[in-house]
Amino acid sequence: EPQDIPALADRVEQLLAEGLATLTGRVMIIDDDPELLEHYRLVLTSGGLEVRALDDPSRLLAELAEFRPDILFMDVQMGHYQGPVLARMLRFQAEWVSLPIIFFSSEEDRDLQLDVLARGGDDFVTKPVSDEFLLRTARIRCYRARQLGKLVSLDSLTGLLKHGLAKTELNREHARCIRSGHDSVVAMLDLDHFKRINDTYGHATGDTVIKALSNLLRHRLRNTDIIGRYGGEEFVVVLPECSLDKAVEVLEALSQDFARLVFNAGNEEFSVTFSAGVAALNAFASGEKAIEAADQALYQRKRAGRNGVTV
Ligand code: GH3
Ligand code: MG
Ligand code: MG
Ligand code: MG
Repeated sequence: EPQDIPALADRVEQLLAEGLATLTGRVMIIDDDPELLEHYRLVLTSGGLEVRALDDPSRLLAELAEFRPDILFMDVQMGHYQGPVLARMLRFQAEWVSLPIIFFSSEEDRDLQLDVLARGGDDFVTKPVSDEFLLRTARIRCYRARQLGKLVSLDSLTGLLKHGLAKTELNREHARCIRSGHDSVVAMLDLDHFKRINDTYGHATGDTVIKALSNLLRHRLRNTDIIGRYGGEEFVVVLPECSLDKAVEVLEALSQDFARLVFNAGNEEFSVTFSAGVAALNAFASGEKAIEAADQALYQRKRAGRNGVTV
């Protein structure tokens, strides 16, 4: 439906306000002034953000790796350490290339500000910074960082989780299994004779098939299930709090429904099947072990004639 721009803008404002209100961002602050640091920490914590405050620049990399913030506030001058030099160093680390870095600077010095930007800083707030300004800047920056993070973690063809995030979510579910003692299931799915589909009908038609299976998985599995595109025509599914029997039942039903879909390429019609292997994920089987076991089961299913599910 066509919408006028003011209505659309209102909707965006509303979404933004909702997003900011429910935001749980992670902020790291590094400053060599302990009193100031504690003040920033209180302001941001009382605003509902998770904060890691650091006064020792030599610990920056270790703390980043452990805390994994959405954004970083950094002082310009910290004893022997120059903030802009640290920013430059972070930009050479693949993991921190896109971490938003916002500098505190007391100076009105334009040259310094340019230097900060040139070395990989994203922005700065001028000291003294009001509590309100600090909190709002932090919230908005965290929100943007998370939006972007979501975009880069989703596969563009299917909208499913990419390999890396799927694994992260799998490991999180494993941690939940340990904590609460429940069993979950990991499944690996792989399209059957997919090379043949590409060779016969072309790559674009192949893509349509990949999207169709993705949509089927998304619509038929629960909201809490984790669905990732593990590789080209391979998918990983995590079913939290689920027995192997139940998982087989669910996936069997999905495989039968998928096999019934009719695809068109020019004047021709064709169908595709997938094979799946499932394995238990629980306190005894780590994410990695469960993936390996599901892969083994998938391999068995391929050898046993494809189109279906094997434990
Ligand atoms: P099997 O039943 O044993 O799995 O046979 P297969 O032909 O599906 O297995 P194989 O893994 O050898 O081939 C997978 C093919 O999937 C090869 C590759 O060209 C194709 N493929 C991978 N990613 C994509 C994609 O994004 N789009 C399309 N159209 N094809 C893809
Ligand atoms: Mg300082
Ligand atoms: Mg494959
Ligand atoms: Mg295949």
